[in-house]
This record gives sequence, C-alpha cells and structure tokens, in this order.
Amino acid sequence: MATSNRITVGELAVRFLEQCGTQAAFGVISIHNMPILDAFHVRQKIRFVSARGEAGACNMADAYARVSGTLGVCVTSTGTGCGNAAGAMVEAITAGTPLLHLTGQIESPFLDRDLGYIHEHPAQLAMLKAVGKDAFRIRNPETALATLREAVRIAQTPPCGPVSIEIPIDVQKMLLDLPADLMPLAVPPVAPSTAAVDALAQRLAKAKRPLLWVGGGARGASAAVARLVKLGFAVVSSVQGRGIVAEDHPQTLGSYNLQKPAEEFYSTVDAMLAVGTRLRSNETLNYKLKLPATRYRIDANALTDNRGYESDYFVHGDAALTLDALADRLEGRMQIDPQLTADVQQARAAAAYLVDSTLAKYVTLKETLAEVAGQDIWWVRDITLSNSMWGNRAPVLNHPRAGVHALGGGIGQGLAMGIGAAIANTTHGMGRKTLSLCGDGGFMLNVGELACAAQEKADVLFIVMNDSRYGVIKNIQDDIYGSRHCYVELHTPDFAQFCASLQVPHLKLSDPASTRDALQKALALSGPVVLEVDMDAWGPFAVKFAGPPKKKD
Ligand SMILES: Cc1ncc(C[n+]2csc(CCOP(=O)(O)OP(=O)(O)O)c2C)c(N)n1
Repeated sequence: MATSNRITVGELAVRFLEQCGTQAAFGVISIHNMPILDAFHVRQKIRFVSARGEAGACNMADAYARVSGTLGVCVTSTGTGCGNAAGAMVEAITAGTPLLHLTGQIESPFLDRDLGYIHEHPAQLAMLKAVGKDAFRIRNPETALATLREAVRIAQTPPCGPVSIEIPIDVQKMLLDLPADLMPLAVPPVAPSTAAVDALAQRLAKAKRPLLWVGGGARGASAAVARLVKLGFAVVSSVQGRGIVAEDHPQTLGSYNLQKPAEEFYSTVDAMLAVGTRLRSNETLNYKLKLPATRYRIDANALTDNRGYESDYFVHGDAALTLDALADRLEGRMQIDPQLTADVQQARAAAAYLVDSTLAKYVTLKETLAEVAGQDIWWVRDITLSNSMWGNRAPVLNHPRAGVHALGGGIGQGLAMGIGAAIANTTHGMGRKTLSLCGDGGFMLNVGELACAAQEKADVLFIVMNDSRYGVIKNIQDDIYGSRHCYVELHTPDFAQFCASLQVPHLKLSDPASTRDALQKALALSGPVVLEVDMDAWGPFAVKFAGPPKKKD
C-alpha cells in the first residue's frame, strides 16, 4: 500500500468504486485479488463481505444492487474462483442487474501461453464475455481507470448487466500516480424523440380502457407511472416490475398477470402500453397469453421492438422520461371508462382466489406472513414451489425494488441474495426487514453462506419450505414421466442442529395453527433466523405445480 500519491492498481479500483457510491462489495479473498482487498481493508470506506463461495458473493452483489438501486460489486480469484461466479453472472444478466465483477488473472509475462500456470484458465476472458454483458482485461496501470470507467458505464447502460474486468496479479500491484479525477462516466438516460412521443400520445388519447404493463425496466419510473395511473390507466406488472405501483392500489392487478381472469380482462382493454418488459415466457404462458389486441411498447433497449409479441407502435426511450413526456401530453385528454377500475378489482380478486384455491393450508402462511411482516420488507425468493405458487404474487409489495427473485430460474441463489439484500438495507439505511423464501433443496446448494450471514449479522428471516426433496421435479415426474421418481429424494440435515452449530436461531413450524406465533417470534429477532416449515406435517398443496404454467388450448 502506497502512502505517497503513488497508489497500486488495486487501490485505484477501490478508490474508483468509492466515487461510484459503492457502500459494500462481496467476494472471496485469494492471492490473486489481495491488492484489491487489502485496499478495501486499509481504506475502510466500503464494507467488504467475505462470502464462502464466489457464487454466493456474486448473488449477494446482485441483490445488493437490486435493493440499493446502485452498482453491485463482487471480487473473485482467477480461474476456478472466477468460474464459480458464472451461474450468478447468468442470473445478473437475466435480471438486468448493473454489476462490476473484478477478478484476477495470472501474471502478465505468462498470460495466454497455456503454460499450466497456477489458477490459469486459458479462456477466462471468453468465459466472462459469454456469461456477462461484457468483459475487459487491464493490461497496464495507465489504462486501468479508463477500463474501470467504461466497464461501469456499460454495466449501468440499459439493458444493464454484469461486466467483468480481469486484472493480472502483477498489474494489480503496479503503481501509478493518484489521478486527480476518479469520477465515473455519466450514463444519460435515452431521451425519446418528440415526434415518437407525440405519435404515441395521439394513439393513447383515444383509449377508454388503457392498461400499462410494467416490467423491471420501469423500476425507476414510479413517479411517471403514478401520473398515468392518476389519468385512469389500469396497471399490471411482471414479477420483476412488482411494487412500481403499490400492489394494493385499486387500479392494479399487481403481478396477477397470467391467470384466466387477467386474460379475460385483457380482452376488454383497448390499448396496452408495455414498458421496460420482455414479456418473458414465464409471464406469458410461453408467449401464448392473449394480450390486448392493440399493443404499444416503450423500451430503452431498441432491440425490444416486436420481440415476443408484435406491437403497433414502439418508442425507444428511458421509461421515466418517456412516460413523463406522455403524461404531459395526455393530461386533460383521457376519457376513461368509469367501469375500468371496478373491472380491474374484480379480475384481480378472481385471480387471487384461483391462486389461493391451489394452496391448501399454505394460505395461512401466505396471509399471516403478509399481516405480521407488514409491507416494509425486501421479499427475496429462491426457485421453490411456494414461490411459483404464491410468492411471485404475494404479499403486497409497495416499493419498486422490494421484490428480489431468481429470475433465471436457477435454484440455490435465494440464501445469498437474502444476505445481499440485508446488507444493502443496512448500508443504505432503508429500515426494512429482509425475508427470503427458499426450498430445502435450494437452501442446501449454497448453505455455506449461512455462516456468512451469521458472521455479518445479516438481518434476514429465511423461510425454508422443507419437503426433504426437489418437490417441483417430483411433480414433473408424476406429470410426464409416469411417476418414475428418481434423483429427487434428498438427505436433508437436521436444520435445528445445523443452525445451532452456527449460532443461528432456528424455529420449526409443524402446525399451521402456530404460524402467527412462530412468525412473530422469528421477526422479533434480528440477524439471521431460520424458520423451517415442515411440509410433511402441513400436507400437500391442493394442486400439483409441475413447472411453469403453459397454455392448454
Ligand atoms: C441451478 C439449478 N439446478 C437445477 C435446477 C433444476 N431444479 C428446478 S427446481 C428444483 C428443485 C428445487 O427443490 P427445493 O429447493 O427443495 O424446492 P421445492 O421444489 O421442493 O419447493 C431443481 C433441482 C435448477 N432450476 N437450477
């Protein structure tokens, strides 16, 4: 560590991140990233969270970014450590999370020569380009800052995503003069063309029953969306767009976006405006959901036009800027069907009823959780039956960043994402409780991170839905493999003993009648807590969920 105005490239990276507003970074220490981690430690400006694995670290950085609305940062080692982050990078690009992944590389003189150098992965840069949005290598101190700046700019430019930089270990240690200006590059939002907004407003002004479909790309557009809601627009969200409009607002279907009553409602809509959404397969019954016949679309990614569903008009622009410009033009012009809000409420109630009717006793968990936890929560979910069946729709979320979900469908990320969300809550002083809904199979995949949660005193309630098996896969085997069950029964730990060994409080919920009491006790504690729901004692759901719903007709 240099004391004069000469600093290492490792310290440059840390000082640059400080200018980016980074409050926490996540990773696993290694000989190949120590110049960076030593700088975090010496400077003490950014909280560094030591994960137990690079997959967990990257999932934590992802959730940290989603909850804080800032850049996520993870640091890994060369080769295996870097590769361990790949699945989490895939999740981050699926979710459009702005994330910087700093990783090591072997010493420059031996690079790209396939010499079997310790930690060497001959195609590390190609792998990083493939699993993320982009990847760079810093080759010398002189170009380090420019590379850091460009990587962060790309990560934060819609469609956002994870960008990696590999820095050979000798370069991490090299010295340079402390630059006078370490500020990141500006990322100006995409301004829509005036003519395009005029044309879209012209079309929308005729609608009597307009519907906004908001996706993750509209999470920064709450205020502009609220203006259109005030003009009478109905709203529905994708899972990633939950909470852009508080889900108990009378004009929103919430994320009840694909149930039959929602589809019936769509048939009465005369203009749908889809904003910042890919209309993904899981949200649209594999693109067969009947959306309103007249569809318009706004996206900061120009390639979105006509993807998934064709649209009648497309505006390339930032969600907030474009919706605000539309609201300016539409105020005082809309003549909304006075029946629209009542119809939204009816469709939503019918959709919620359908969902509830599949849950058997688990309705109690869903409803009591909403009551006891309230709305000041970060709602993190792994891939588990309970999330697919109700966690993607409930409880009511009131904040555009409150929902954090493994969007790419990979199990085992909810535990680490719960930690990242809780750390963001603390570093950004947001005063909400983090809840993470996991299956036992997913929880075990990355279970070492529970030790990280304990060490960091991460304030998370993990609700572990324990059926001692890969429940959804077993259901699929029932459905289409003649009930030939294989590879789904799991040797599951005694979670009480396991948690005790880590000094993590554990409660077991075997009787639905004890739900309120158990949740109250669990939520009264701070730091990590595991609430294990004994699904064998609770009994089955009323309907077997066997993979993402598809259209039957
Ligand atoms: C990383 C990854 N590996 C494998 C799968 C396939 N998979 C989907 S769901 C699932 C089972 C999840 O089990 P559990 O967490 O116990 O939840 P449950 O289905 O029992 O509710 C598996 C193995 C996956 N989606 N992601």
